[in-house]
Amino acid sequence: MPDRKACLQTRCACQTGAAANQRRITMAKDIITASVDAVIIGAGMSGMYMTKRLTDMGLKIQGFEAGGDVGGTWYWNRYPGARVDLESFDYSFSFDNDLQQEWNWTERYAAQPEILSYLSHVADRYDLRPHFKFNTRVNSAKFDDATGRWTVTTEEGDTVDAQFLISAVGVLSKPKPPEIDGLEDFKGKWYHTGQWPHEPVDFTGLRVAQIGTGSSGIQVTPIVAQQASHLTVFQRTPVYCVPTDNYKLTEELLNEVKATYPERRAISRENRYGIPAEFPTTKAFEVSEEERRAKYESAWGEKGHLLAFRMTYADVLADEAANKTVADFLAEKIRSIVKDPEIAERLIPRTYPFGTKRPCLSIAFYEAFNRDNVSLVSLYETPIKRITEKGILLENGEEMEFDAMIFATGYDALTGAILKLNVEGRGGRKLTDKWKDGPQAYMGIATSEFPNLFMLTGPLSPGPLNNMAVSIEQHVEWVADCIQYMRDNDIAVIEAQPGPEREWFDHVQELVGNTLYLKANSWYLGANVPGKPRVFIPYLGGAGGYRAKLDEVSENDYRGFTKTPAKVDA
Ligand code: NA7
Repeated sequence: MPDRKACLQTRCACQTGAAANQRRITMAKDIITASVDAVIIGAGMSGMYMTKRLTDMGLKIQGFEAGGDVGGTWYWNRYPGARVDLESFDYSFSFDNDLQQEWNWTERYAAQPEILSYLSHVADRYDLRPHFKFNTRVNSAKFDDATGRWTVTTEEGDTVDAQFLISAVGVLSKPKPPEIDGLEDFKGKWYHTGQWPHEPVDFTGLRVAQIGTGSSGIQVTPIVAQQASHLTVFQRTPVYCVPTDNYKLTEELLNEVKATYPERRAISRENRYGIPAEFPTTKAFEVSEEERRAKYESAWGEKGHLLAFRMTYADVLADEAANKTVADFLAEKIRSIVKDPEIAERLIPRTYPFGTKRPCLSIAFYEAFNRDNVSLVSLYETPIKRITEKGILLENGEEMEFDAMIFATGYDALTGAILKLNVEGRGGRKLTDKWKDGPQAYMGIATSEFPNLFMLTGPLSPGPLNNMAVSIEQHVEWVADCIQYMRDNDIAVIEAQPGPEREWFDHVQELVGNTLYLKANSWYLGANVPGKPRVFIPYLGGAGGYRAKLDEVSENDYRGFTKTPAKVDA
């Protein structure tokens, strides 16, 4: 068995100790000591595209990736039911028309294996893998004031010196342990959705506990329910789920999408959420109740998608009464699906406005509770005391026995993975110290005292509030242009200035103050991680609004950055 405590720290959950040792032996032959233009950390979508852009510009890159291959989120999240929650063709790269024309998505909402093979295809097509060292975790990055360069080291013993340090570690990539005492006593098997084994896990005939009902948990439930002899779902905060009308993509539909890619992409770049749709200008109470209802039915129905309810009326996330019309509609839908009225009431969110915690796209999550072999425990009513050898002991003294447990308990989102890199900037300044009260990042992409560090989809950028594919392409292209500008103008070091950085932070907080987002204990606010500072992290100005602001910075000679010229030889 793997070292369970270590797994949650090291992401090696699914590897046996022997395999991990073998890996180390293989790696030992292969230690890298090098000097390059840029170190890129992470081979998910952002790291892959960044590598392509910079190598196209002739830069020498060293990439490091903790996983065994490319894919990032889609490499790790192999849990049953894992699926994208935006339409596949919109959640894809747009930078190369040949790529988007040649790839044939098979489902409206692709499952994890299909997305991973798409990313593998991208890696092959642009020959990206040779730039990365896989199974290798970065454990420190230090900036040298004298040379203006970064030294990056890994757990494997590599040491690389680079002008640029680019974090492509993703926004939801540091799994959050369950924070329940006694896990080490449990004799059965347990899994975290964010570090699922590579080989399929069969729950047939087992008594399974599932803890957590966020986007991952609600995808797991209906699938595991079909295998387990009994599935008990432990729910802390109920979520709003919108049903998925998933279907196979016909050739005709695919051809239509391919023919309209230029328009779809152009609209997505300007849309608030990075998708090809128009954001409404009408407010909820500017129309009749009947009209509102018809709109909600259509958002729920076959054309519905994850963002549909957030885009029904302009004020859904800003006005409590408008928001309640959506919440009431969804509560009614839950009651109409779930046959047991007590279970239905437990599944209805009541403690936060709709949309202020990320709503989920589900295939038959609510329907699963109509099965005889699925039960729901509300942790509000019946908290867990601890995990035992046999299962879960509740505060009320009841001990429930299980053969396996699934933790769908989420992530130390948005900042967790970057902070884990042990980054030290000017004068040995630690990023963990600088951000102890919350992240500070100019435009959500750079941070003062940490020159030549770029954070792709970093904290205080729109990141996960948008279609991530759109956010990633925007950041990668901006960083590549910035590096080109530095080369063209003989600039060796670029660094965000503290004043503009503070103004950006204030602007991010000002925008959230005009919304209902602060009324939820969400991971957007760091509220899911005990002890994490409560600061709203994503930028709410929308994909288009953010793009305009970031472009303004580059169009004005990288306003808000200090630029240090390269030393001229005497
Ligand atoms: P989420 O959305 O953070 O969901 C985690 C779930 O686990 C959520 O229901 C949490 O309840 C619950 N949770 C977390 N810690 C505990 C403990 N200690 N005890 C009981 N329940 C707990 O993560 P996901 O992986 O589902 O989704 C992450 C994102 O990936 C998603 O938003 C998409 O962007 C893709 P809580 O709500 O905190 O009360």
